[in-house]
This record gives sequence, C-alpha cells and structure tokens, in this order.
Amino acid sequence: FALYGIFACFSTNGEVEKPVWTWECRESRCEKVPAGEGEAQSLAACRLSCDPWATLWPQPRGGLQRTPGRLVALSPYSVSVEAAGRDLQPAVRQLLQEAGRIFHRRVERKARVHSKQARADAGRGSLFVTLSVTDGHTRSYHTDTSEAYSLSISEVTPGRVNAAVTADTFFGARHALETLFQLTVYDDIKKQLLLLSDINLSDSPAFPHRAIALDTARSYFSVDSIKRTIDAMAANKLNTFHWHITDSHSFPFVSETFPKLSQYGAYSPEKVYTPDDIKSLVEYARVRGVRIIPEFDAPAHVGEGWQWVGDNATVCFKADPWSQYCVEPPCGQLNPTSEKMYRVLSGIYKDMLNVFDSDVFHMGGDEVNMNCWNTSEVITDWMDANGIPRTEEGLHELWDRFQSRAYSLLVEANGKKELPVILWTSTLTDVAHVDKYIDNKRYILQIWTRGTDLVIPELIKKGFRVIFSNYDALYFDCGFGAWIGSGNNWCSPYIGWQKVYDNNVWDLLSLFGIDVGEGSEARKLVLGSEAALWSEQADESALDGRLWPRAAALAERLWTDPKDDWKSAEHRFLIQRQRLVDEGIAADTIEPEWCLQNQG
Ligand code: CP6
Repeated sequence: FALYGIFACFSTNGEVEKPVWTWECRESRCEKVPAGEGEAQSLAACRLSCDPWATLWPQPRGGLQRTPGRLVALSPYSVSVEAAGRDLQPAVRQLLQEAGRIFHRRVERKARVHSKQARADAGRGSLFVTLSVTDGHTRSYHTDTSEAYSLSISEVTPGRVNAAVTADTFFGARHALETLFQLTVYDDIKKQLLLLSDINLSDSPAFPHRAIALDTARSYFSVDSIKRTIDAMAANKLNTFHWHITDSHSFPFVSETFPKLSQYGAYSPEKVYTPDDIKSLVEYARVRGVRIIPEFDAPAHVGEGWQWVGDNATVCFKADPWSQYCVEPPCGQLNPTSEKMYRVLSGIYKDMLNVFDSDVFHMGGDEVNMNCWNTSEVITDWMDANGIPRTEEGLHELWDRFQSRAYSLLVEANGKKELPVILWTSTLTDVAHVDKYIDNKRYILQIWTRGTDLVIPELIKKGFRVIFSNYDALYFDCGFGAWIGSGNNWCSPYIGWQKVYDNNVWDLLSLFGIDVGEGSEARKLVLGSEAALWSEQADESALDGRLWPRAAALAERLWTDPKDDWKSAEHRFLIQRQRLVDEGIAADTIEPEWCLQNQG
C-alpha cells in the first residue's frame, strides 16, 4: 500500500546525531561543556538536578527545604493520582480526580511534545500521587479560602515514587499538582521523563486576589481562547478571571430573561456567550483553581443591545461629538430615571448570578460622564421635578441613587442575600464623595489610575479593601490612554514585564507613609492585583502575546511577594515562559534562547 509507505517514512525517522556538547552543574549553574565519551543530558535535566528551586515559578514561599533532591526516571504512562481525606464530599472528590487527570494528561504531553519515541518509555518508574484535603466541602473559591499546600516526594522502593500532597482545600491541592508538574522535565537527549524526588516543600500565596481582567465587548474572544487563558493562569497559580463581558460596543452575554440584549447587541449571532458556554467555562476554571467574577459595567459603558428597550432606558448612545459625552466612542449611559431600565438591569443581574458561581459581583461604575446626563432632557426634567440641583453635587446624588437601587436589585436577584461588590474607582469613590456614598463593608474598590494617585492612601486610611490595576503597570493592552485620540501614538508605552514584576504595592503604599508592616491594617486591605486586557486594540489573535508572559510576572509578584526586583527572577522567568510555549500558549519572546542557556 502506497499509503503505508508514506507512514513508514515517518516511523523510521528518529535517529538524531549525538550532541557534541552537554550540560553540567557547576556551582549551582548549568554550563555548556563538551560531551566527550560520557553520557549527555539536556539542559532541562541538568537544571532540575543542579538547582531545582531555581526553576519553580512562582517561587514557593516558606518551608522551603533546600535539600538537593534526586532525579528519577518515570514512565509518563504510569502516573496515578488518588484523592483522600476524611469527610470528602463526592463533588470535591470529583474535582480532585479531574485535576489529577489533567495533570496526567499534561505529563504525557510533556513527553510527547519532545519525543516521537515517548512510547518506548513504558517500563520505567511509576508515580503515585495522593491528594489529601482536610476541608472536604469547599468547591468554590472565596477570598478567605486557604490555598496552602505541602508536597513531599520520595522514592519508596526502586522505581516507585510517592508524591504526598496535603492541603486544607481542593484549591491548595491543585496548586501542589502545578508545582509537581514543574518538577518533572523531559530529557530530550536521554529520552527520559525525569522527576525530582526526595524533597519537601510547603507553600501558600501572599495575596488572595491574583487576577486577569478580560474585556470581551470591544473584541469578541472565543470560548476556546478563554479556556486557553485559564490553562495558562492555572500554570501560574493565578486564581481569578474577571470577566468584563459587556460594554457600549457589544453585548455578547446571552440573557435568558432578555435575549434581545445579545440579539441586538452581539457582533453576530455566533459571537455570544450562552448560559451553557458560561457554565462550562465556570466548571473548566474551577477544576483549574480559577474562579470567574462577572462584571456588568453600569451606568456608563452601555449602548449596543439596549435599542429595543424604549423608555429612554439609555441616553447619549452614539452621541456626537463623542468627546463631550464619554471617554471613548460610542457613548452611552443608563438613564437612572427609567423604570424599564431597572427592570432590564434586574434581569441581567439575575441571569448573571444564575450562570456564574461567584461570591462577589463587579458592578463597574467607571467613567460616568456628567455632561451626558446633564444634557438629556428626560433626566434634567426629572431632577428638576425631584428637587435635585443640576450641579456636580446633584449629578453625583443622581449617580448614588442609581448605585443604591442597582445594588438592591442585585441583592434581590441574589435571593435577598447581601454580597460584596467591586467597583472601579471613579469620582463617586474620590475623596470628595466616597464618605457620603460608598460603604467600605459592602464595596471593594479596584484602582485603575496611576500607582502614585493620591486617592490610594486615602482609600486605605478609610478602610477600603482594594485591588490594584494601576494602568502604569497593569494595563496589558498598551492602553495607557494611548488609543484615545491616539494619532500615531499606538500602543505606547508598552509595559515591559520588569515593570509588572516590580509593581510592588507595599513599596507604593510606603511612599505615601502608610504602615505596611506585618499585621498592619494595610496588609489586610490590599486583596491583590489584576492585569487588565482592554480589547479596543487586542483581539483573539493578540490575546496570548499581550497576556503572556507578562501575567506570569504578576503571578509571582502576588503569590511570592518577592523582596528582590526582576533581575533575580529573570532566568526563572525565561524558563516559565518556555513552559507556557511548550503548553501551546503563544507567549511573547523576551530574550534570545541563548539567555535561557547562559545564566547571567
Ligand atoms: N473601558 C472601560 C476602558 C477603560 C476603563 N473602563 C480604560 C480607561 C483608560 C485606559 C484604558 C482603559 N477602555 N470600561 C477604565 C476602567 Cl488608559
């Protein structure tokens, strides 16, 4: 058969010339040396035995015993993962087992990616992983959920390696698998899968909120591309995906109560997120240790999708000239005096709470344009009739009425159960208004202005929990205001990974004279940070490269809270970037491969 002939050509392929150099461990560094007569090994294998800790990303915190460890050859096909723990609920057992299957699949793939001969590995050592959790109930991540784990790897009999994971919750146990995965490498010279054995470590994150925010309204991102993003987040122990799902430009969220919103507002009938899409994403993310927080941004940043509502539910939609009515075309804001608008809003909240599984909700609240409301007759008439002056103060009063009523609708939709909400910082949360309108028990504030914005220490002093997305370090679309009237200023300045890594909020707060010592108020109030990918200038084709590997820099900043700056992380960062590429993420290039081979 001619066809078989073709396949035979492929199957005889495999003999690779013996390399003339190999890698040797000298003073904790792998150096390129002539291979000579001895056995050659790959750089990855050398690294893992030479200084295994110098490969882990994010770097584990605490309880790190720098024992040398020992490499054991494994068969990628004899890996078993078992769930254990007293009082283990079936749902949690399932999560642990599924996380185990994902781990096993990735180990197999690691071997296959590098070798056409991986099958020949069968017959080497076996790995037995046990995942023991003390809390057998928790299956949703909350900001106070423990993510701590410890991991102990030992070769109990020749060829049998046990990896014992203990954790408080499923989420910690899953992180342990991620660390274990980084402790395996495929040696593509010896054609062996290697695992570092005889080591112990314990680990837990510095910050509970370690996130990426994605805007799926300016550009649509396929469900598959979001899953890929979640895979990469999991590989970096990032735990929160903040979904800015709608905006003025498009309304891809399919509301069960008001399907017309996406029928009118999506870019096309295909460019939508159905309840099933979202539920499947929520489960996909859960088993990878990621929770999804939905945002419905209001009262600004609305427009497309609301055309059918009537009752002037939105105002200033596509107003011209846009710069007088919003920060970015097309303009559009909810009309806080429209009863029909509140009915639709309530349906959106109900539908979102129904398909997502989040203990917090993001209500947006950014960039409200006072001139838009103040030039809309339906609104100014209402203000006159209700004795609200048409001043800056009066307009904030109006905004507060919207915010308070929207919050009650959200609570109503949540089965009358109060829930914390996140708001972007705005003039409603600035020093002049925040005391009057915003309650620090209910609201968590997401700071998006510069890291040097004077409002930051004020909000901390007032006891607000905060999340940092300061645009000078964490806006990955290269926004920085560049696109607004951008002219030839596209994507400038690009924020390098070094800036992301060095965006240390404790340093920022210290500069303001805030006490950030252990046990200080500030330590409890800063929940973490989010890298934001706004999508005016980044669609699915740009997704991987804009997010990765820079979001990995954020991940270590938040997990490890390193004292040192990016320079001491550089080599490990290149290793982590390569891991992402190996797992199918089109992460940007940082440096020549030479730097990966020559530790600076
Ligand atoms: N869209 C929404 C945006 C931005 C914000 N909210 C934004 C503002 C300034 C810059 C980049 C993005 N495009 N809904 C601010 C939170 Cl520089």
